[in-house]
Amino acid sequence: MFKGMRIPNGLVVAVAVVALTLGAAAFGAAVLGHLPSSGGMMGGTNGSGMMGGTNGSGMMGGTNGSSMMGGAVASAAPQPGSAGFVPGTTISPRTVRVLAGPGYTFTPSTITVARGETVTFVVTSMGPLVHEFMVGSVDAVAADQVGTPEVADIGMMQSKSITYTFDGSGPYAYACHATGHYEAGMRGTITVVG
Ligand SMILES: [Cu+2]
Repeated sequence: MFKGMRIPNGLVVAVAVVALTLGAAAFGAAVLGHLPSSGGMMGGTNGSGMMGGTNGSGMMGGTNGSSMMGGAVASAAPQPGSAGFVPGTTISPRTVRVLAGPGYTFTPSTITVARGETVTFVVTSMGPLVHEFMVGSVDAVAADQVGTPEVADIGMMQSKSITYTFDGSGPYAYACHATGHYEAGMRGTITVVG
């Protein structure tokens, strides 16, 4: 669902209204005894319903869903280096969502920024592990250097944000330095363009 949060609110509301409307119809069908026992409107885990859950392919499909609100929509915003890209500023930072976990991974594992822009990273922990997100120069991040910007103690399904301006010489990276996580590969690279 987090991938879909860059869609204008209006569309989300519109989809919700449609879902509610169809939901009411489904309820009516259920009352009349015609609702199928599986693949229904609210299909859960592995379901193919409109609100398909963890592995669903529904309209509002979740973590692994191939849904209408999935990555294709979120990635429609022009990225750095592309025509129409709008770089973040200190007054209006660009939001980049990062998933920490499950396991010792960041998604995405590479992020492209425009030289000089200000980015707010919204980091969400997707599993039971508690993560950190440190961002800065490659050397400082690799060394877990004191004073390098970071947010810590990001618990399960919790989101924390950190804002960083890429106005230095770089190169840049991000990492989790919870015990053992960096060593397990929990890091990502930032490519600066422009
Ligand atoms: Cu971690």
